[in-house]
Amino acid sequence: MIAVSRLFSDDFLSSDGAPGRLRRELAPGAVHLPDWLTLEQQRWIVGQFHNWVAGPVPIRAAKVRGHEMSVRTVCLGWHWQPYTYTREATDVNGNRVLDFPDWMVRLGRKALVESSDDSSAGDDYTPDTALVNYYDETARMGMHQDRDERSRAPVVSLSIGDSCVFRFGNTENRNRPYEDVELASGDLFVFGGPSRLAYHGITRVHPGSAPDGCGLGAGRINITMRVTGLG
Ligand SMILES: O=C(O)CCC(=O)C(=O)O
Repeated sequence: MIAVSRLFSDDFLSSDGAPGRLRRELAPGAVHLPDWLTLEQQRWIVGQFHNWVAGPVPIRAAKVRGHEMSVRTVCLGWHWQPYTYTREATDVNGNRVLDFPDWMVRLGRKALVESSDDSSAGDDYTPDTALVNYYDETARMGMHQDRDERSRAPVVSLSIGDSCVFRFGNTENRNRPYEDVELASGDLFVFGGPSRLAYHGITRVHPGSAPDGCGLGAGRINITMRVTGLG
């Protein structure tokens, strides 16, 4: 049961007055835009995901200090492994990863414009890597910073499938202050500027919460686009 005060709070009313989720800036440069992708767009991206996992470098759980992550990842443009980017997946099968798609560059630019309301915000933004994560219902991601990129251009994050709890923290350490945000299928989250090095992680996935029509039967896909700053 939702408390009436919550039901009528500003951040719970969508523009048509129905209960919903609103765009919100959590910290300078960190913006959550719920329902940014349509179901049709989500389904199409899930179709691409199936191609990526069958690509030259299969999806895999990266090892951090010898331990496999519970999340599985396939990369585009540049391959990430702790704590470096290479063109070839030297920790998987040595193959070169798939090229970074042009449509994703355009989507990343659109994300910056729409998360900032600055029509030129995307002009200089050319993401060249995407980490595409798959979470089953037990997967988590510990608090970390995205700091293996030489560039401090914003990170653009898209979620599809089951919703999750995204913990967004401060730039100093993994501890409080942090805020837990529900990321649902179709949501966009951008963090750049003073929030670019904020610690963040996924504390849980809600199994069975994916909307009908998003294209993913189970689990959650997250795509983070980044600029590596590598030549
Ligand atoms: O799954 C998410 O929303 C966050 C992913 C993430 O933090 C990462 O790939 O570094």
